[in-house]
Amino acid sequence: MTTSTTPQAAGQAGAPPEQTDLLRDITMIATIRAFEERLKELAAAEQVPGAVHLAAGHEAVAVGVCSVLDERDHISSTHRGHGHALAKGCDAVALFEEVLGRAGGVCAGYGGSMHVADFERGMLGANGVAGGGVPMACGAALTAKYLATGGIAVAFLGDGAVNQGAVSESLTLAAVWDLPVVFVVEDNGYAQATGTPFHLQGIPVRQRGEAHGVPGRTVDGSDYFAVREAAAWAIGHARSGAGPALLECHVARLFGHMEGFDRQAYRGEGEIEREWLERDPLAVFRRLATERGLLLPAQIDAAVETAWQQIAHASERALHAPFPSAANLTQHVYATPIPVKETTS
Ligand SMILES: Cc1ncc(C[n+]2csc(CCOP(=O)(O)OP(=O)(O)O)c2C)c(N)n1
Ligand SMILES: [Mg+2]
Repeated sequence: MTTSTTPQAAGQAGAPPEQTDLLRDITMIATIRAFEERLKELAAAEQVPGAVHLAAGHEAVAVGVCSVLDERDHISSTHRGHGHALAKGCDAVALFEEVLGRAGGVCAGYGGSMHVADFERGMLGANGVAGGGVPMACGAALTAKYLATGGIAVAFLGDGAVNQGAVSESLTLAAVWDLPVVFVVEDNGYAQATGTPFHLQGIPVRQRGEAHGVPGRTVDGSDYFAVREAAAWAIGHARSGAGPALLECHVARLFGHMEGFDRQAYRGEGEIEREWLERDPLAVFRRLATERGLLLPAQIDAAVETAWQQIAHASERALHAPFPSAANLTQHVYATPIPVKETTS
């Protein structure tokens, strides 16, 4: 798949989405879903080395936000980062290859699911450390401000990551330095098996931002239209020089915390089924776009079908791609790579 289908190319803060933008963005929402569904199958078949966290249910946040970004902008991501990477323009084949540990991956197969990064696309990386990407986004924002590039940075983070000390530090620094950074919190109600009523004490994340001097908005993160509008405000605010902003996006985590290990016994009776019915971003998009007369059902079906086909093709290509050579084992690890003998066994 090429990057021409990515949402960020034509995004403009404040502009209502054109039909071509909507088709591009629903294609990307479906692309992320298809990527995650395919990866779920591959993980179940034990074809994926390392841990895999899927972002089904979070897609409208990645796409709604990245559709307002442009090439000057950077994002940092979480351990649940495939959707952010795709929405920021990373190539689907190279992403599959990375997650499958192949040489053609975005990090040459050295990173895997939790470390996908692509600096050329402004994707600073997924991160195995909860909240670990947040100070990095502040660094990118400081650079953009210092060099006057006009760019901004977005830090995606989860509700659990909000409790990391580095996030409080980042909010403080962003506020006192007026950094062009937007904190996008994907509140899916859980940090692993721990619910937000306990770990956030039921206090809205937006109030955390406001307590640090960062203004915010709360939004239904299953609704692409609502996210895009709020993102246009937050990104416009940051880009204008007014300083940081925060979006508290409520989403559903439609799969378990992590592939293979989570039976989700901690979830309420009927909760998962209800979330699929009411909070699936693909279904919400379809309902709102057709109710508002923005797109025809057949147009949405065609976009979704295209996405599914492209992802099937991308995963096949990646599955047949070569693994890195053992001789290159220490490349990208040490400043001066140590030669390793290739073995034939
Ligand atoms: C600093 C740190 N502490 C603990 C963990 C273990 N851990 C992995 S994912 C996770 C929950 C993160 O929850 P949240 O930020 O809400 O993201 P979600 O998984 O819900 O997308 C935790 C605690 C970690 N990766 N990093
Ligand atoms: Mg969470």
